[in-house]
Amino acid sequence: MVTFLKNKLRKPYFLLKHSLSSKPKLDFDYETLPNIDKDIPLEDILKDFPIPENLPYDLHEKLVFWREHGYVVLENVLPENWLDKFWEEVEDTIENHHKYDVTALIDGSSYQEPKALKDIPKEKLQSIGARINDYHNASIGAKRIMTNQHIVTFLKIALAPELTAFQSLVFKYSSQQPTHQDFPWVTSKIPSHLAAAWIPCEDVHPDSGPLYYYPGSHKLPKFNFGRSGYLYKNNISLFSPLDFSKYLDKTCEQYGIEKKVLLIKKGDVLIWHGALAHGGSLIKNPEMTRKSFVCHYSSIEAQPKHRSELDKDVSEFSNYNGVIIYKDPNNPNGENVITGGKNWVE
Ligand SMILES: O=C(O)CCC(=O)C(=O)O
Ligand SMILES: [Fe+2]
Repeated sequence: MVTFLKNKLRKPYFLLKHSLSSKPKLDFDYETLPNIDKDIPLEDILKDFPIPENLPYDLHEKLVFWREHGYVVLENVLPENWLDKFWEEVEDTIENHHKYDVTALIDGSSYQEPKALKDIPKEKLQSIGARINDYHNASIGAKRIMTNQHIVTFLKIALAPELTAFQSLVFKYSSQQPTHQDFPWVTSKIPSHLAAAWIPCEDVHPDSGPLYYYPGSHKLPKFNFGRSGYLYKNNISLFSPLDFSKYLDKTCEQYGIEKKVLLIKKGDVLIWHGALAHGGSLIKNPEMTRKSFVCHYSSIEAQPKHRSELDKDVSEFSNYNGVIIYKDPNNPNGENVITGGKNWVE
């Protein structure tokens, strides 16, 4: 009888022991952090960095702000005519969606997973909740915007000297996305090597559902998704994106961090740390667009290849302003088919 009980209890005992003893990793490895997030004086970090003469902002001042708050706004760095032309391309792509090998995602509908643009009705693509994925694969102009020289100068110090730009999103309306940080989803070999840019293609109106963010939230303790630590893994994580969002809103409140709303102008750009908590405000006036282009950046060290080619030795890429952009191996015919941006001049 005793032996029978012992055998029966063995498995649950080991499971319990395992769950109690395995402490999931709940923060980035210090050693892998970008230098700016380490305890290194800024003067040392900037020592050998050549500051371009035409830089329209004070790099030192922006970096001090970034360390403290986890974001910066760079004013007036993108030519407005590029943004107008970019948006004309986006509208034309939607209008002629059957011609393009691009994918899009529509929230809260049967289009939950990214689908080919061709297969989504135009009205859906033009509606609230729609986002076009990785538009930069198709558009040379989008590639040029996401690798704008002044954005790149900042990221070379704030993130890594060797950069890759990837995962872009085009939004016509606010995403109305609950609070989140990007690093649990936008993953690479080194989760702390992540930053993003939010590029408005029109001045942001307060009623259009502006982006919001919690200054300094990049330093908060990380959320434990359960079984997957601080990264989110579909079908493995015990907690949902909504649990994550509640945790972030509550923790920011506990730390006395006030939500800020982003009301920037066309030509400006917000750059945020991969761990800054942010989201899309609810739309107050559904007539109001909030045309924007979002892109993510990582280091070559963290992303030495395209993220769907990890088993390959190398990935094909192009180089814009020194930034590597991997070609999408899943859609070679869709690469650079929108060529107008080649000839854009400031
Ligand atoms: O623009 C928005 O509303 C949210 C965008 C965002 O959070 C993202 O793309 O990571
Ligand atoms: Fe985000």
